[in-house]
Amino acid sequence: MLLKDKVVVITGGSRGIGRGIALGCAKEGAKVVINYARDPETGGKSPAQEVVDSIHAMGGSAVAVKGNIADPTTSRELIAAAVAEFGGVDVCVANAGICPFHSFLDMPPELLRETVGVNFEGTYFLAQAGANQMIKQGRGGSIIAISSISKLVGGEFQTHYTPTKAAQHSLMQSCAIALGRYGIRCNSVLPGTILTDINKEDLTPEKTAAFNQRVPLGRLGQPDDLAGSVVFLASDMARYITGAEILVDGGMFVNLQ
Ligand code: RM4
Repeated sequence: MLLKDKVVVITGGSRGIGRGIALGCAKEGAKVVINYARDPETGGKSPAQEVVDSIHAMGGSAVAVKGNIADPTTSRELIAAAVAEFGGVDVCVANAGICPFHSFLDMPPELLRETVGVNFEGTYFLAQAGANQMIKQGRGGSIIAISSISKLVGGEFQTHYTPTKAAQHSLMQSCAIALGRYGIRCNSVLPGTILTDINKEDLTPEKTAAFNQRVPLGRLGQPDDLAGSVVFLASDMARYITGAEILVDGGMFVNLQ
C-alpha cells in the first residue's frame, strides 16, 4: 500500500487518464478527491460518482467536487474539500486537460484561451493551492503534472495544445526550486497516445494503425497504464526525485526508424 493514508487530489478525475489514476491511487491506500467539470447531459449517475462508488466498493475513501479548473476558486475548493473530508492533502495531480483539435491559421482566440486556461492555468492554480496547504501542514508533499509526449513533439492541429504541455513541465521545474525547501516535490508524467474521449474522434482507423506501427510495445496506451508512474511519484519511493519527467508512451517518442 504505497499511498496508505495519503490524500490525493486529482483534477479531471471522472474519466480517462484521471479516472485511471484515481483508481490506481485508491488501490494503494490513498484517500481521493476527484474534480470534474460538468454533469452528464443525459442525467443519471455522473461519471464522477461512478468513480467514487468504485473506490468505496474496494473499501476506499473518495469524494467528488465539481468545478472548472480554469477558475482559480476551484483549486481552493478542492483543497478545502480535502482538508474537510480527510484532514489535509499530500498529493496534487494536475490531470484535467482539453485538446479540441483545430487548424492553426483559423484558430479562434477563444479556443486558444480556453485550452491555455484549462491545461496550463489549471495546473498552476492547483499547484499553488496545494502547495500553500502542504506548507501549512509541514510534512511536504508531491505535485504531479500530467503533461504529455506533446511536450516533446508537435501536432499540426495542436498548436494551442502542445505549448501548454511544455508549459506544465516548465512550471514543475520552477516549482521544484521554489518548493524544495518545504519538502514538496514537483514532477511530470508524459503520456503518449492514450485511448480516451479526448482523442476518440481524432483516432481514425488509419491514424490508429499508423500510431500502432510507431509504438515499439505494439499498442496505444490505456488510462490505467499511467497509474503506476503517478503512484510512484506520489509515494516515498520518489523521495529524492523533483523537477523530473517520466515518459509513459510505449516507446513512441524514440521510434524514428
Ligand atoms: C496527447 C497526444 C495524443 C493525442 C492527445 C489528444 O498529448 O498528442 O497523440 O491523441 O494528446
